[in-house]
Amino acid sequence: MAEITLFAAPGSCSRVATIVLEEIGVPFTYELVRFMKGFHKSPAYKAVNPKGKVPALIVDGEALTENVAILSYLAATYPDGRVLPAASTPMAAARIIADLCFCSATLHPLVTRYCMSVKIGGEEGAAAVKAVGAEAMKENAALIDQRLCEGDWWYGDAWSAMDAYLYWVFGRFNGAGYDLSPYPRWQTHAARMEARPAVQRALAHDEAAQATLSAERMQMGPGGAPKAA
Ligand SMILES: N[C@@H](CCC(=O)N[C@@H](CS)C(=O)NCC(=O)O)C(=O)O
Repeated sequence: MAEITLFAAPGSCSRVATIVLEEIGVPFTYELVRFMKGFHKSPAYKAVNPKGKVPALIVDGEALTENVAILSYLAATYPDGRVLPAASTPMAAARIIADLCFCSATLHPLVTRYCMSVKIGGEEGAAAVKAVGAEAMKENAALIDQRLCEGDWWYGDAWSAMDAYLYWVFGRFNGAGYDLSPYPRWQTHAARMEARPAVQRALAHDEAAQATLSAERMQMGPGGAPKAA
């Protein structure tokens, strides 16, 4: 059996791969990347992912980055996991890639704009960046909600990695206070996701990692003074 490690951070887009690994049911190690300590920009981590980001998947010592690539790899390696629908033509296969790219290249940048606006716009520009993210999200959220008319999942009756990706996007916007009430099907989709045991196990990984981070920030420094994280 392959030895698999996922470099991840709680709440980040590595949650998508965490969910998919849990859905497949393959054993893996969740390796916490400590953003606050800058570990993702360290030479040690950049040897794994030169882009200094999560997720990174290590399979028997070989590193793979980018969610789209990781999900495609897992789908091909574990066909019984039904990570993505089977494609019988090049066009069908390319459309699945287009769906994943919609998440990574359209939705994820909107998450960054809306939820991490200070990082992009600085204190002064943050409100404008957030407003751009909020406005652009409306059209995309409507598209997702409309698509979910066709069944419980993005691909109708079949759960897939697309649902994990959309769930992560939903969670980030929801957690940042974006009004998702105009999109009831997407809300129901998120609730449906949360009912899945694999999703609960994935969330437990993130929660355990978050608890580790919180505990580390509580560590006392010399003389009993709180030590900076
Ligand atoms: N295109 C990449 C994006 C990865 C990405 O942006 N990851 C974020 C977390 S959601 C990250 O590692 N951010 C750390 C940083 O940029 O400093 C993918 O889809 O895997």
